[in-house]
Amino acid sequence: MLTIREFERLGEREFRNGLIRGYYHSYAGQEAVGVGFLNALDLTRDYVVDHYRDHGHCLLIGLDPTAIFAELFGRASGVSKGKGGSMHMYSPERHFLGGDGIVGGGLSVACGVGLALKRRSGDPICVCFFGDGALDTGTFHESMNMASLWSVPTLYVCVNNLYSMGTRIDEHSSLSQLIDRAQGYGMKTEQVDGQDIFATAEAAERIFKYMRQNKRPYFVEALTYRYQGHGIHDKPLNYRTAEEEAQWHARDPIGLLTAHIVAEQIMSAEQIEAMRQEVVAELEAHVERAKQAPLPDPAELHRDVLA
Ligand SMILES: Cc1ncc(C[n+]2csc(CCOP(=O)(O)OP(=O)(O)O)c2C)c(N)n1
Ligand SMILES: [Mg+2]
Repeated sequence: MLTIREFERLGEREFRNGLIRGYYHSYAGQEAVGVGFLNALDLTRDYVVDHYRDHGHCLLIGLDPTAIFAELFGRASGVSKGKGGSMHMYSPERHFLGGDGIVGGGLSVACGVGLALKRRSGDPICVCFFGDGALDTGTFHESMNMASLWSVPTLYVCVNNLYSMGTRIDEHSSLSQLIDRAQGYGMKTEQVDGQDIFATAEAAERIFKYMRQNKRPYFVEALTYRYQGHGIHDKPLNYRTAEEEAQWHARDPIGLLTAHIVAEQIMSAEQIEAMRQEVVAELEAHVERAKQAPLPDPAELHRDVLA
């Protein structure tokens, strides 16, 4: 969780320095969702389908941070050869089928992946991450319907961070509990505290076991909060209050785990701070290496482009 938090801090810095162009969506605040669910996956057989808030997930599936930064900097050695950028990280080797700039774009892909995996041996599963805003797309309903009808082992993780860009959940969703919107498709659903790493880790292990045994889809609503604006340019205080932000920071996922580790005398606060500084030093070295990486050859411009 610390690595993700600090990665995003450095990424934002380099965005402001002009080294990163286009969009940058930070995962800061939502770390316990990704860590809980991706840590329990087995990427020798399982697959991940993501949306554009994907840097943290790329770190968790084991992609080289230098290659992730290089992608953000548009370099040839980036995970998508420097042609995808922040929203379109991709790694078939690590069973990571993107990063997608289209809201709801991954939902039907994850249904198809689940259908393919159901025919493979070893009980593989697919996990699909998307935001609360994706529930307002038509493909959400099409995907839930087919996933349930075909009984595919796909976990749909709806990351409810209360906002779809600058639009609050109660201004874009007819029901306040998002699990209620998935229940009509006859799949199991549950809410999980996305600030609590123990809650997400427990849910992931239990749900994956159920899916592997029963070959059924599942819908999770992870309740969390994004600390930054929708993207770096966005000013969240125009549409949300400082009080609300403070409430969520008081239940910061890293803060909660730190308090637990200190209370249980597993590590001291000083040791955790030293660990954070070590993480920052390592990430700075990755930033430097990525800065040295060459830009793509101009001949790459039309290669791998589907038109
Ligand atoms: C089909 C489609 N409609 C609209 C957009 C513009 N758009 C980009 S992100 C976004 C908000 C999505 O919010 P949410 O799904 O809650 O994800 P979050 O950013 O909170 O992680 C919108 C409307 C888009 N990219 N694709
Ligand atoms: Mg959202």
